[in-house]
Amino acid sequence: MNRHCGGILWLTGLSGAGKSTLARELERVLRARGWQAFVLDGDALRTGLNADLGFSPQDRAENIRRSGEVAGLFAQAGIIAICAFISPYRADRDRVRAAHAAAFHEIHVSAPLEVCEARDPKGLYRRARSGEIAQFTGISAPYEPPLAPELEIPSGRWPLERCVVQLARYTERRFALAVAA
Ligand code: ADX
Repeated sequence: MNRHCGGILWLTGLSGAGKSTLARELERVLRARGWQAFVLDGDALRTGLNADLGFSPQDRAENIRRSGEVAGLFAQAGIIAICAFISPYRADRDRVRAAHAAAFHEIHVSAPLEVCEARDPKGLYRRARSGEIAQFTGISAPYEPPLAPELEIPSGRWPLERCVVQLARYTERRFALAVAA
């Protein structure tokens, strides 16, 4: 029906790397082409489905497990789930990959910590440095970059527009289906 298959685009990266913005822009571009796409965002899911979870390694693992399961359902429904989660632990991301092997595409939205901290769009790095926020990724909690992502988007070096074009091209190549007229 959609002329494309469903799947999971899993955007991982530091807070402030641009995951959510990139996810929303990609959603807009795909929808403009008549594709079915939906953004699942850490900040949004943490207000509802994952409202009981914090930022300990255990809670982050559960956050990623539940969100991965939801993304898997979207993929089964033929929709492209664009997921924006820091998802700092390799093991957590690998579990989502293992559970949804055929659908899962890991996209590293990579920007150096210095760039993310200088941007600090929500003022969280400043609060993490002052000790107001504990276990903050990049400051007082680890970020384990992917070792072999399907795609790396250097959002610290490229303007947003170039990042969107690159990701949209990748999505088109990997998800489009040839449909007989
Ligand atoms: S994840 O690590 O479990 O994947 P997720 O992507 O859902 O994180 O949520 C990250 C968002 O939570 C950040 O964009 C930020 O707004 C907020 N946040 C609050 N506390 C923290 C923290 N200690 N570490 C990282 N992000 C935090």
